[in-house]
Amino acid sequence: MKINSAEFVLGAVNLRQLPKDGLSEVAFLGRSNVGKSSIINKLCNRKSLARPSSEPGKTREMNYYLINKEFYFVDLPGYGYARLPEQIRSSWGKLIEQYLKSREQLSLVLQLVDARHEPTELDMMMIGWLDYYEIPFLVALTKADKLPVSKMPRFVETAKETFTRFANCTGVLPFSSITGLGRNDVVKVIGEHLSKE
Ligand SMILES: Nc1nc2c(ncn2[C@@H]2O[C@H](COP(=O)(O)OP(=O)(O)O)[C@@H](O)[C@H]2O)c(=O)[nH]1
Ligand SMILES: [Mg+2]
Repeated sequence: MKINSAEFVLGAVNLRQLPKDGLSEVAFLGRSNVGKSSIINKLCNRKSLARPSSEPGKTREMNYYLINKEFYFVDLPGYGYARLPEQIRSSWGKLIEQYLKSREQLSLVLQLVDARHEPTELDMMMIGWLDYYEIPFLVALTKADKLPVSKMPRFVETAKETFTRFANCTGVLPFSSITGLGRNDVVKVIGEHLSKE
């Protein structure tokens, strides 16, 4: 698959506002600041399609991007921003869980985890949901350019051990929005996934 076109379509704050055209969706999930907007831009070869939020944790919207006029990338609101009031954190949780549980056109989730760190408790909770709702997910280890090259193989191996235990994990790939590492592999997995439907 090649990504030839990408356009912002809408930002939704509840499930009623989501597109009703039935097109397949690939959703990006991860804590705030993990690199969701950057990976979307890199995959689409665009500099500022997905705008980084001005304040971390402020984006409460599910942003929809139409790709190749055929399917959507969905930039889900980031989690784990500690300074948010409890009420907002719990409404965030409900929105995401409802989306994961009920969205039939959701084809694949890209779960983003910082390549340099152990997954957080919230990362593991998300992965638990994905597995429970039987949603296939690919783990992208972001900011891999910040890992010393000599450490990369071991970090990737450890991450594979952690994530491939889950039946619905389709793979683990290192990714860098700066060097483009993993970009073509991720596009390939997405393409293979969509063509299976
Ligand atoms: N070195 C490096 N920095 C990155 C990478 N991806 C994102 N960043 C930086 O991390 C910060 C958060 O990225 P952003 O895409 O806005 O994260 P989001 O909150 O998950 O959408 C920004 O300062 C990015 O420039 C990467 O692959 N390598
Ligand atoms: Mg973002």
